[in-house]
Amino acid sequence: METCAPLRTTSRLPSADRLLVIFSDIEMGSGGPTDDFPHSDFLGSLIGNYGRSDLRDLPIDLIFNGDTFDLLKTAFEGTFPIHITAAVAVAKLAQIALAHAPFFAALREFLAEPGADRRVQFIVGNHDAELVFPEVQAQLRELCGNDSRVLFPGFRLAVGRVLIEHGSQSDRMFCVDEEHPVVEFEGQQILHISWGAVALLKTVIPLKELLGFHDRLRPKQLMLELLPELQGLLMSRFWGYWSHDFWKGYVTSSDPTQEITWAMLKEVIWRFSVRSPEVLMSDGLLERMRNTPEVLLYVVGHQHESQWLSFGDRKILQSGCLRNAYMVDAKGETFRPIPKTYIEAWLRDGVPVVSTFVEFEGPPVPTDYLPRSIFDVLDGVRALHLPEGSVTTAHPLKSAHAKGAHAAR
Ligand SMILES: [Mn+2]
Repeated sequence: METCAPLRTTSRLPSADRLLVIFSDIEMGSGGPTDDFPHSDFLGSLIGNYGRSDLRDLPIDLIFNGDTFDLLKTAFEGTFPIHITAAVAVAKLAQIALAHAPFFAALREFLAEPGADRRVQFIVGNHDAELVFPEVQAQLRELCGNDSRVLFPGFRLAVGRVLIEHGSQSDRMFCVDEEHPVVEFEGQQILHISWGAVALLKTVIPLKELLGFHDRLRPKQLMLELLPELQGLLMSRFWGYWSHDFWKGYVTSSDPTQEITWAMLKEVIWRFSVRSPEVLMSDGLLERMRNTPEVLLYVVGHQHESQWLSFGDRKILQSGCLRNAYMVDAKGETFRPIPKTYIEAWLRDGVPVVSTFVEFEGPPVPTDYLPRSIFDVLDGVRALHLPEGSVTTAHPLKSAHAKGAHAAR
């Protein structure tokens, strides 16, 4: 396979006076096999394409529309704290920066072009809620060459008649209080993270070494059907958390990460009853599009699935993710990389005249990055699932694989 440099970007639209290039859900992590995007070289060269000479006189915004950095799944001193201070956030981002130097080098180069009207903007997502800390913003700006054109618009960005937001604020599990993104707890300022983030940090994120690859598989429902033991492990983790750990925290403390709302309870009950493993967004955005003639283009991400929705002269472009994801076949025997997408929007006087997806094939992954089979995980799952000292599995590894494959048929 040739290393595919993503050169197939749209040719310049002559009538446009501004270009927005919008990436969602890159989810670059702290390096190694658990990093969902070990491709900074590739992304750096993609960014470099927008520094090309025929675009030099065109104002360009590079917009990172949330979940750019997978700070949610980045450990701090070997653990995954739910009380995230600015110091914890800075330490986590430092690890990501170390693993993704070519990304920051490309941004510095992009901004360094003399006389070019360029900006780099980072919107907050649910994997990088830490971006609300001024300390993290200063750190990122420094990584991008200490340039004042590195901007942090918060949860959404309006450029002319385009509105860009990550999408997690429309997801009941991950939405946060925009007015109070940082709160005081026991004398410290901590990130006011969503209840969904707290639940993930307490249940499955600590298993990321084991389950990192499976988290990239689609469709999730099929993957869990192929691996009932994994489904059992996840359900028991979630159930243990919701039926016991959560309430313990709720009853005994004034911890702002343990707040409870009726919306949250309904969501938990609903997710348990339908056992839905996919990320969900309400259809509120469609309603907003119908009722807001001023906005002609909405750009969102978060769902990791690209989608184009129209209403007359208005539209929603939901971009797919850049992080690695794989489609598993019905038997769980093969998994193929899912193409990646991002968005270009060409504006004239603030009006989006042409907006479109750019789809591309991801680069090859390191050799230790992919398991031989999705069933390789079973031993590890069983080791975690069985209580200490209980009878170990009756099936040795090989027959376990066969059993899993058979069950799928
Ligand atoms: Mn997200």
